[in-house]
Amino acid sequence: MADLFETVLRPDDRPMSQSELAAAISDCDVFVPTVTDRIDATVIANASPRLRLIANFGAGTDHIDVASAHGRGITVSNTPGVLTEDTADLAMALILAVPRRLVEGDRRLRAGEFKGWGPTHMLGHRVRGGKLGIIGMGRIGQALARRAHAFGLDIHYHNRRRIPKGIEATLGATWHADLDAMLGDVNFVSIHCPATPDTHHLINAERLSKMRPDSYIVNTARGEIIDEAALAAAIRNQTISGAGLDVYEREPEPHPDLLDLPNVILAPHIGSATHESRREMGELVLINIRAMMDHHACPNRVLPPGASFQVAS
Ligand code: 8YV
Repeated sequence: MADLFETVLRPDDRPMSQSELAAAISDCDVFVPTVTDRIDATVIANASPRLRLIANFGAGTDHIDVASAHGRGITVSNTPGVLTEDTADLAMALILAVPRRLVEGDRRLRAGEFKGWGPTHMLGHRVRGGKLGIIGMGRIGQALARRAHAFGLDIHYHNRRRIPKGIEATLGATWHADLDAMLGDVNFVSIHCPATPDTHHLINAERLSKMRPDSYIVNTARGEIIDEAALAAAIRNQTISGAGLDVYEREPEPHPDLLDLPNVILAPHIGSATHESRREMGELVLINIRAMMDHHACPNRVLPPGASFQVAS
């Protein structure tokens, strides 16, 4: 691709400011953003008339105003599929690690607090036999369901649409049209829906109050789906038992109230952070650019909203 394009590299390992984004997008045919780039209507209004493709390096496109891009005839593409299994692995790892207090134990051992095995030392809770409620049963939700089923969890899910009965049966998954009823019934909740206006603070103080006191919540999707201050309060008050988070409302800063809770694991947005996923994400970006150059439809074109995730009532 380097022989076909003049490539301008983004600044290393730091988010671009809105003015840097506007400047970058004003002079290119293709722009490759990451999740930290807020491609809003103002940035898009600044786009070069030559800009034909915003080829997102990632699956989620909530940071891109896709409707504005389409309004200017700019295609948006993403990288679905290739990061599914790694993200589901991380969600499963958090489901196992939080109730077994794995990270807390590591911290305590390094601090010299492990004085030897004892019958009641660092007791956690059993995962097998629990009930998992998956919010958003797309590719990653289903990949998590396969793993969780093997770990002996009973699988429940809430999704705007019920998945085909054959897939439901293979996964052993039960659909809940009513999110609140599901939240009150399960002791693990894992979030796998996109961030949209409909899912903003989907998990808020009211919903947390309906959850079981022995329940844990895992989020490898998007931070803004959970009201983080309400989550920290619910854990502190023992309304729920703990959380495993990989994404935050105001990345890269988790809500300060989460930082001193031992029963919370805070991962630094590493759902797709394997050499393999990132290489395959890069390959998909290139496939979409190639298609655009050859005047073919981009295989991973993202449609503007209209079919946004809705919470069934
Ligand atoms: C990526 C993600 O690391 O694909 C996504 O939507 O959240 C992450 O797994 C990120 O998007 C990179 O831009």
